[in-house]
Amino acid sequence: MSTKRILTIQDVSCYGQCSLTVALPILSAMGIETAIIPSAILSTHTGGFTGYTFRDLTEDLPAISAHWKKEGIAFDAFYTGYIGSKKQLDYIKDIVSANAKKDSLFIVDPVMADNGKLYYGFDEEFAMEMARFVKGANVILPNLTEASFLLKEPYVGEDYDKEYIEKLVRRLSALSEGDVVLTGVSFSPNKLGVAAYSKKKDAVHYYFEKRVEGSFHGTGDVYASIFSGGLMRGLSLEEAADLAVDFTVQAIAETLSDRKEHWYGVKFEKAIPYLVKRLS
Ligand code: PXL
Repeated sequence: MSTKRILTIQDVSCYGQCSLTVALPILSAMGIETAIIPSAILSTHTGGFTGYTFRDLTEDLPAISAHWKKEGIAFDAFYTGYIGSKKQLDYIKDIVSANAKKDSLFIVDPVMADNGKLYYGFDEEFAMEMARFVKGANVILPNLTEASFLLKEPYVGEDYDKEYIEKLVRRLSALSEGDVVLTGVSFSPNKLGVAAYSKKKDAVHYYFEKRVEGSFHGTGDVYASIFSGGLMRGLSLEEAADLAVDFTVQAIAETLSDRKEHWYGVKFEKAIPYLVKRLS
């Protein structure tokens, strides 16, 4: 069987356990050949550090893609995360058409916000560009905050019910014309999980785990990486969504005893043996 090949485009936060430093080891551990394009290079992520460096790599993207095209390099899937500029969104669309195979998957984690707020460096105009960018994606993985920015509607916090979520995922699916995995969904105080909407089935699948109080940086990237690898290994939307919840919970559990020192990310490395066991 030929190895599946994915291209993931997101930043390198040199320190801080997120984006490419999470996606690359996870996808590799899942047996997926993983190529990368760094969208930007930062000394750390922007969630809690101050004074970080930021080198935008937007103008490197077209040349990388053109070289690959000349070499005949194409991908079975594309997975995008934190994107460094609006212009990059156009370039990435070009890469997805220039370096695709016939049925390549396009998975978009619209990384830009959490807990009701945009991350530093993003604005509503970027969110609107992202809403256009997701069109044609097979799966998008917004959290509830990103969903509200994509749809240009107020963030409701945890003040929602099942009916709201089921409308929300269908409206998000209308933007992308594909499936949706909405993360950070909760209908009871001690449970947290995801809602996976299959467009083909027009059905919402839920999966919850026991909630751990507080928020953990980088878990969105851990989640989307496992999910993308799962799909590439032939799991269904629902199976991949569930596996990604289970792994993320394991990674959080590995971090809990050292949370004060290790505030900037989760110890996903320690959960990799669990992942390999689950997959074998
Ligand atoms: O985990 C998302 C993420 C990725 N990359 C950078 C970030 C963040 C979230 O804050 O700052 C640079």
